[in-house]
Amino acid sequence: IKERTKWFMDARFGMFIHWGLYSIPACGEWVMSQKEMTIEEYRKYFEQFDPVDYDPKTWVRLAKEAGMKYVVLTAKHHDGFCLFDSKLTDYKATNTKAGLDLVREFVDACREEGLKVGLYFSIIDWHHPDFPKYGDRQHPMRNNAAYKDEKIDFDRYLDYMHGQVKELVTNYGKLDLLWFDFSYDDMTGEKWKATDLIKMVRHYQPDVIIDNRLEGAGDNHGSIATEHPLIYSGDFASPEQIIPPKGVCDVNGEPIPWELCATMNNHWGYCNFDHQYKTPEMLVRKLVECVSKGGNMILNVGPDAKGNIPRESVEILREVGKWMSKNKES
Ligand code: JFZ
Repeated sequence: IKERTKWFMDARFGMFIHWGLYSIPACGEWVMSQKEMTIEEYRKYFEQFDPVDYDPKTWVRLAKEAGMKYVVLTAKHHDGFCLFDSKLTDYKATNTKAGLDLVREFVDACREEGLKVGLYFSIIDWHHPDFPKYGDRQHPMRNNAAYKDEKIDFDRYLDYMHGQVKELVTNYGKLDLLWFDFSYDDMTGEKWKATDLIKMVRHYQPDVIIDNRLEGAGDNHGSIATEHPLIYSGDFASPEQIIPPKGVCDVNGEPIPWELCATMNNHWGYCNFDHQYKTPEMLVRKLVECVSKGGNMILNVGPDAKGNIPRESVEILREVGKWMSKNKES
């Protein structure tokens, strides 16, 4: 086990926060793709964004109350909107009614409350002009013939994406975790120039731990589970929603760090009609199952457009917290 993953393996339980412009339409973070919205159509949420109740300390305190030891916030999701003050785009929280670098506030809150801090960063970007559109099976414009013969300069996108990661690893002090999301189809980190990317990250943040989604997703673990992990293999595997029956092992059967990411209902981003919440009992059992198989669980909340974690999620996390404190090691 790598030295830098020790805190993570010890922590076992974290909070995932999916929050961004998609909290306004309130039907999950994939809305732009699902409804095949153009950048112009989606921009109305950028104009509207006004998270008057944003107070990351209440989020972090809730995480703490639930017994969680780290928190990971979506600095940028697939829609390309940045919660942080990127110098490389205007499409950022600083230019909305929020008028603030929301990542800065979040990072400060985690440190003040003594929890480890992580940032999620989407390597997919539906806003950037040089990201492939037509024919890309996830892109909102995948079926829009206007983009069929569009010439893009993917290297320019990569410069942008690497540049933003550099901003995150240089402007916010020591980060504990970076959560990249995600590779699909060809499943190769080289497409993202991930060797250079991770060399740069490690230069500024030698101890940050990284997920495996620069070359994988779900139950495709990438090279982390092989005899020759690549530099961008990540420090932990990130199975999604379904607990691997025997945990996660490499080719020699040696256990490797992993983290189940799980939602409380059936969406990551805020969804105002999804009330299908798992019970606190179910979530505690999931956590215990992950831990018994050598893994972590990062449990998601999706704050609403004003910045409030849904009441159901708050209640559930408080119940989980009661179990956690009752069963704390003394
Ligand atoms: C990705 C995102 O698209 C999603 O919005 C959320 O952020 C989640 C945590 O990660 O979703 C995925 C990615 C990969 C798989 C499933 C969902 N997969 O390969 O099983």
